[in-house]
Order: sequence, then C-alpha cells, then structure tokens
Amino acid sequence: MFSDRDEFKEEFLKKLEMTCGKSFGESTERDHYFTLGNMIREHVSTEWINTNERYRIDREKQVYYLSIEFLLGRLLHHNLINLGIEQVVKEGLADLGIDLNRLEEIEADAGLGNGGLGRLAACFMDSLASLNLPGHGCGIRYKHGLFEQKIVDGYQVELPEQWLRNGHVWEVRKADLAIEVPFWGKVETAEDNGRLVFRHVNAETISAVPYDMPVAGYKTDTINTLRLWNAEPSPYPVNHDILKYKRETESVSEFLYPDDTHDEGKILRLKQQYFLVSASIRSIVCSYRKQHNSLRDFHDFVSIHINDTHPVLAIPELMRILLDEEGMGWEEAWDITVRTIAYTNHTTLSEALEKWPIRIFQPLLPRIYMIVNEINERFCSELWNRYPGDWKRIEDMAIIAHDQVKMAHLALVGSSSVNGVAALHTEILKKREMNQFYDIFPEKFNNKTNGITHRRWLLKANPLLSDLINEGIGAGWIREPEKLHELADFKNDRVFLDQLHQVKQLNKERLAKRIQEQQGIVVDTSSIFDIQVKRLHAYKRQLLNILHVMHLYNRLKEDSNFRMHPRTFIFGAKASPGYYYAKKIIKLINTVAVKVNNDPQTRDILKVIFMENYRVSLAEEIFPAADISEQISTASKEASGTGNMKFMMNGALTVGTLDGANIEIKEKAGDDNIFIFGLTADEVLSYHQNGGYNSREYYHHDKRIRQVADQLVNGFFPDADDEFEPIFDSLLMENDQYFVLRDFASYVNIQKEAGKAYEGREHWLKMSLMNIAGSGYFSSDRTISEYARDIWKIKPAGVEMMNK
Ligand code: HBZ
Repeated sequence: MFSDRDEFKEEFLKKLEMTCGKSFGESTERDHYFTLGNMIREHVSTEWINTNERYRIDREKQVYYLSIEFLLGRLLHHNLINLGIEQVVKEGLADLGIDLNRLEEIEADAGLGNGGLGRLAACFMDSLASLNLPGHGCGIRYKHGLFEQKIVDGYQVELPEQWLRNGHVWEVRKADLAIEVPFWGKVETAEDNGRLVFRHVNAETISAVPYDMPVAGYKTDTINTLRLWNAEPSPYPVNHDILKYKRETESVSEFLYPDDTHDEGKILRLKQQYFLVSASIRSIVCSYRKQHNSLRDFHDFVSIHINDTHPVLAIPELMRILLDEEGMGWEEAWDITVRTIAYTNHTTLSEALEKWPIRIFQPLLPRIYMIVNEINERFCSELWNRYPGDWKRIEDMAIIAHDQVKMAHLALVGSSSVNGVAALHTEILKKREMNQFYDIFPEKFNNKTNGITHRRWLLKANPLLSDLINEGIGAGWIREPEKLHELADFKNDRVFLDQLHQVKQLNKERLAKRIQEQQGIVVDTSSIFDIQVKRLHAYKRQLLNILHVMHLYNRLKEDSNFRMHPRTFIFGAKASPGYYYAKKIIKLINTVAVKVNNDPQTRDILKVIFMENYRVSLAEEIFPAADISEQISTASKEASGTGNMKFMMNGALTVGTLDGANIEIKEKAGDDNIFIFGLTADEVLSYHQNGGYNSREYYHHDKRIRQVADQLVNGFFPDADDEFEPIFDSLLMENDQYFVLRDFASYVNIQKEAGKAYEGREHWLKMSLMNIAGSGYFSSDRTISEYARDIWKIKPAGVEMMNK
C-alpha cells in the first residue's frame, strides 16, 4: 500500500485536489475525511477483486449471512487498523497538521440495526474476513438508520437519522447487477409435458440495486463483501401512477424498523424481508451458475445463514428457484434447500416471534405462499404419521395455523441447523420453547455462544489498554485472542496493576470530558463508574437499577452514618418509539438524575447520567471507562447479551444475574471475579409455571421497597404528577412480570459488596485483570470458527498474512 509516510502524503495531496477540486490550503476537514476514505477504498479494490477471483477459481464453499440489520458504526479507523496502515496514515496526516481522531469524528455511524442482533452481524463480518473465511453479508441499505435520540425535558424524542447526507465513501453502487423483485399479481398454472409450471404474472416489481462494501480482514489479503440492497423504481413499472409507484418503491429501503424484539406486523416489514431475501438468493444463484452447470450440488458449495427469522423466506425462495427455474422435483429441491440453510434464534420472548396473517402474506407473495403452504402440508402429514391422532400437537407445530404463517416454525423445518446464542439460551430452546421440534429434529440443535470482535472493542476502542497488554504479553492476542490468558501471570504484579489503574483512570477522564461537554455536569473520576448501556426493555430491568439509585439516595438523606464509595451511574438506551413503558423508564431515570445531581447533600456522592443517543461510536468510549457492568436482566430472558462481553474485555466487573452469557462470563472470569445476584432461570421459570410470586408481599415486607415504590407516586418528584403511575402499577397491580421487587434485596446486597470491593484497590485491579484475561473466549473469532467448523463446513482460504 503506502510504504512510508512521505509516499502517503504525496498521494493524499494529489487525491485531495482531484476529488475536491481544491488546493490543500482551501480544504476542510470534511474534504480530508472523504479524500482519505476514497483513497483507502480504492487501495483495497485490487485485493477485493483478487479475493473474488480466488473464490471463483478455487470453487471453495461460500457462506452468505443474511441479516435485516448490520449495525456497523464507523469504518475509517477500523479499516486503517485492519489494513495495517494506521501508523503511517496517522503520522503522514500529522505532518500535514491533520488530526486523525478529528477526521474519525466526521464519519456518521452506519446505524443499520437496533441492537444485539445487528451488532453481532457486524462483528461476524470482521471475524470472517480476519479468519480468511469466504463469508459475505447481505442486508438492506436503509436510507435512515436507527433514529437519533434527543432527550427533551427528560423525555425521549426521535429524529430521523441521516447517515447518507454527505454520501458514504465505503460503498460501490453496482447498477448493472440490479435484480427485479416481484410483489402482488397472481400465479398462473399451466401444463408442460405433463408437468405443472407456475408463472407469476401482473406483478409489481421493485429494483434491488446492490451497494457493495469491502470488508477487510485484520492484516490479511482477504477482502470480503457486504452487499446492501437499495430499493428503486423498476425500469418496467406496471403501475401507471408513477409518482405513487416511486414513493412506494423507495419506501422499502427507507427506514429500519425501530423495534427491538417487538413484532410490528406491518406489511412494509414483510416487503422488506422478501426484498432482501429474493435479491440476495438470486444474486447468489447467479454467481453460482457462472461456475456450475446445475444447482444439483448447490449445498456443497453454498451455505446460507439466516439471522433470526427475518430472512426466513430464503427457504421458499430457494425452493421456488429450484422448482420453477431449475425444474427440479420437490424432494430433491427440498433436500438441497434444507442442507443449505442454517438458522440462529436470538430471543425466546414470545412478542418477538414473527407471525404473518395469510390475508397479508398470500396476496403480496402469491407464489411464495403456495410453496410455504406445500411445505406446511407435507410437514403436517409427517407429523400425522409420527403422532397419529395428536391434533393438538400438530396444530401447535404447524407452520400455518389460525390464519397465520409462523416464521420460526418455517425456519425450524426448513433448515439443517438451529442454534441459540449462549449455553443457557440453547438449553431453554431445547427443553422449553422449541421442545416439540427438538423431539423430532434433535440433530439440528446446537449452541454457538456469541462473541464480539476484540479488534474493534479492545484494540480500537481502548488503545491505552491494548498498549499495556502488548507490553505485558506481546501482540499475539490480536490474532489469537485466547492468549489474553497470559495476563493472569500479572495478577500479583503491583506495577502492572498500577498501570492498569492508570489506563482506567485516563479512559474515565475521557468519558467525563464528553459528559461535561454535552451536559455540563462534572463527574468525579475517582467515583465508581457503574454503567448500564443497552436497548431499553422491561426484561433488561433498567428499572431495578434506578430504583436502587433511589434507595441509595434515601439512605444518604436519612442516615447520617451511611457510608458508600461515591458512584456515577451512567445509562444509555434507546426505547422503541411505540414502546410506552420503556419511554416512561427513560423519563424516570432523567427525573431521578435531576433530583440527585442537584441535591447539595448527595451530589458529591451520587451522580446519575443519561447519555443521549447511545450508538456504536459512543459505546466505544463508554466500555473502556466502566468499573461496573450492569447485566441485570430477569434470568432466562436475555438470550446472551454481548455488551456484557465488551465490558469484561475492557476490565469492568459484572454485576449480573445468572442469565445468557453471564453464566459463561462467570466461568471464564472465575467465580470470585464477578458479582452474581437474583433468581436463577429455573426459579423464574418455575414461578411462571406454578404461580407463587406475589410482588405485594415484597412491597409490604421490605420497607426499602415500599419507600422507593411509593416515591414513584407520592409527590417525591415534585413535577411528576401521575407520570410514573404506570411503573408503579406494573410492579404492584400487574404483579411485576420481571421480578424487579423479588430481586431487589439481593441486588442491593451485591451492590454493597461491589462498592466495598472497589475500595480494596489492589484486589479490585486483580479481579479486573482476571476479567480481561478470561475474555479471549468471547472473541467473535472463536464464535465464527465454531460456525465454520460445525455448521457451514467451510475452511480458511490459503492466503498470505501480512507480516506486520
Ligand atoms: O440478540 C439480541 C438478544 O436480545 C441478545 O441477548 C443477544 O445477545 C443478541 C445477539 O444474539 N436480540 C435482538 O437484538 N433482537 C431480537 O432478538 C429480535 C428477534 C425478532 C424480532 C426482533 C428482534 O422480530
């Protein structure tokens, strides 16, 4: 690429003049950002082409990861690191008086996702390329990513997000590869040589235009592709109201659905899903056909992974191609389809299980509906043979029942692998949620505990800690994250622990500076930074956290002997715009913040900060600054969590329930290096089964609970009126579905223990170090290696690793 900084500078200045038409003297920071971005993308294009050529010639099996969300964040710095040119570029720019960090701030986050599921897809892209695996992403190029959150008078206000406003340097539009996706119309059946043929006629088509982004692996030659589809009017419209047609067409890739684990059931959502699936599968098949004469061995060369059920129409779409275009018989087509598709489940919350009314599905996707119907009929007849007379079971398991298409059932039947995202989650799928399917397809079920890319979440986000680790154990952990284990050797090394402390302090100062700039609030960096950042959802129990803060406030006000180490409670969370209860919790957190932060008696000890517009780039500043990581979901409800891993890797100690991947974090960090509290998943599930929990008992018997619950409604917050009544009611009138009051006492105790532990500084640092040392397992490189070995059966391509 650039052999030295002088070569870089020369090229940069030349490129700046060419792309911006300005002299260096006249140019702005934005010009610098775009020049640099374009330069890098052009530089990778040779390797990008080579990678594709290699894949074509070697005919190695390819995997395609279909996801309705890719939560990428910023790409400039990440790409510089992976391409191994960060240093040269940084120094070259510095010579020109340009600060790379400032250029980085210009880039808008690509926020094409809501939370965990979308960010996981982005981490997977990085690991696939870094492990030289032939794996590509397929998604939608939403014009507006997840809404921008403003907090106005304590309330969340949503603004449309505009990441494409200034263009996007990383993408390449490939208009010649556009695919026409048909909707509506009807299916005509005819006979051809004794065979039925189906034709979808009078359809309204939408053009899917691919925008490709290069995905560069860490210091390797592999450049994979993330293909995002843009919806545009077709050149062959049938609808004569052109303006209406254009508007309707473009709306398909206009907005990301801002619901996290709620099924909105909108027709546009189903359109988006088929749009993604049809364009992706057809482009996969198209490139496959260039190398193979028939699709008979498709499954030996292609694996298609569906990220939750949103892309599940990949199953009938592949069937359609094999049946209608390739002329295969049902059995053969079905065998190939099932062997090609693998499915990951990300949640057991029933409200997130996608179901589509037939009255929407059938007219929108007439041929696909016919195929789903046939899949259902064949499946039900197999069930009938297996469980003769057991109507109830067949009704429960059917893909189509009660006038609805159940997308999870389609995924379970039409794929060869079904995985959960943490050990506990997979067990719950097998034993409970999907038990009936596990009975008949036990071989399909497997666990793949989630991971995060340590290159973004440690190497990039926390350069100070990365340098310290390099000094201690060398840089081998960047390629082999399990090597972080070697840090355990330093657990009694005072000098090393002291340096670890200094790194944490500097990261806390960086975050404190941002808080002061944005909110004008000064936070004490010697206080404990206790952080909960994630989507706002009742099961994640931000409410438990803020009720605990209210309790501490009460103690400080009422008991002059009460002592605690000063704490800064930091929250970051977006609530789905239609999720009334979640928005109430945001208002509550902000209301508590105003009260606590302005009380001269408490404000030096307690601070509450709500950070606006939580997103990937902000997360990168938050994780490195945390002392305590809040992972306090009701046990059994959080499938895995991945924020928990990001905190751990940056040396924060977890206060958490035995839920999702917290259980595995405990194993890897060691039982003594984590603060566990609350009901277990079995206890929660048995409460659900047998009744038995009565939240009012806890209210009546624990005066700490009574006090904080009453404060929601008794005028404690002077301007709140009846604002928080719905929260009070959820706890006491609706019997506290998420066991907030049940776990309250246990939470208060563990928090007290954590606070005390923090004061034993050396021991705390040792615990923190053991968390970092145990975090290598949670690299998405490990996760992806397991998917590659067990599910996709793909091998790394033989390429040169850069020796940098
Ligand atoms: O996926 C999250 C889980 O809540 C989290 O525990 C896990 O770590 C993460 C990655 O595996 N889930 C989501 O972000 N979203 C959904 O699960 C979802 C499922 C169906 C929907 C909408 C959202 O219709």
